[in-house]
Amino acid sequence: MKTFRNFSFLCILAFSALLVSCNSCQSQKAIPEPYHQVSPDFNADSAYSYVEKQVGFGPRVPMTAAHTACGDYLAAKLSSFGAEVVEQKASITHYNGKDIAIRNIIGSFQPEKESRILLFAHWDTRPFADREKDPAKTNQPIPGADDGASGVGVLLEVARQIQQKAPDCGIDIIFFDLEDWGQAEFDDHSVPGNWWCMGSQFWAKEPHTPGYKAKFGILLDMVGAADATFMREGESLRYAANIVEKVWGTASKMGFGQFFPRKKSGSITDDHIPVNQIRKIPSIDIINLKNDSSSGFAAHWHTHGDNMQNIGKTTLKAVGQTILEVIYLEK
Ligand code: AHN
Ligand code: ZN
Repeated sequence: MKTFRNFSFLCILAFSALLVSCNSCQSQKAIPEPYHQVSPDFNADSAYSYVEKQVGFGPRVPMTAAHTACGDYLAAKLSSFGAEVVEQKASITHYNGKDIAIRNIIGSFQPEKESRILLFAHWDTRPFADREKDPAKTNQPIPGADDGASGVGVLLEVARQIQQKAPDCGIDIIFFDLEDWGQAEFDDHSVPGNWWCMGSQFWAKEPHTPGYKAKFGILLDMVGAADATFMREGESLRYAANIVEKVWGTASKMGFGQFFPRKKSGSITDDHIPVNQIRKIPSIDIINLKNDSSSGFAAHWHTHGDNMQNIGKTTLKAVGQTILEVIYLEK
């Protein structure tokens, strides 16, 4: 009897709670419409596994066995997702006078389409850890989980989604080589020249298809950190303010505003620069920027701390879903 009375009391309580909540529904007229997503669901576990896989090869420093093995994996992965894959191989003379063999890996979806979007990230990793404090550690290459692998991992998952359901636009995904061999901070004499972004500089001058065009380009660089903040970067705003607006607007509508603050930052030398300046494709850089660090980047930047412990699935999801939504909305 006692349990029965308790039960009816609970029922009355639940019913009145329902009434109260219904009342408040009626009085609160402006309930924000939930955002209606048009893109397929980006799988962050899948993206994470692609980041982990790359890191597992070891540092992807050009002219090493790990670099070759990872490059083979990336090309095979893109083609398994239905992309037409082209590799650009070249030899580039670097600031140290040495020739470095580079390998840009390009995957094209619906190559016959005129209307195209370019997505890119660098896949090489820095041959030294010049932001380490201990001088004994600075000469060792970094794992590059965030700096390199994160952008590539997100784009591989984008490729997997595209295979399952094609967007209206053609998509080109480029994994650029030799982005991260800019002169070390411990180098005493600086050699004049543009030593960052050598793979993208090469492609911008000699694209895989002569006269290659795209409506716009999006670069993903260091998009994996759990606490990432993608500030609106200076050169992206200079060359492609409308694309910045499109991407940041989409992110905030989808509930990813914490990763995409409206804050502006200074200019970053990155792979979007040659794409904007030489290829003239309006392109933006989604890059984790910090205004409370001496470098302007995350604390693990160019250190051995750039490992899987810094990769957060929530960030990969925010970036990947935003990119997917932007491309599926485009005609
Ligand atoms: C400079 O440090 C001049 N640019 C940063 C580009 C970069 C390096 N992105 C990742 N690693
Ligand atoms: Zn770097």
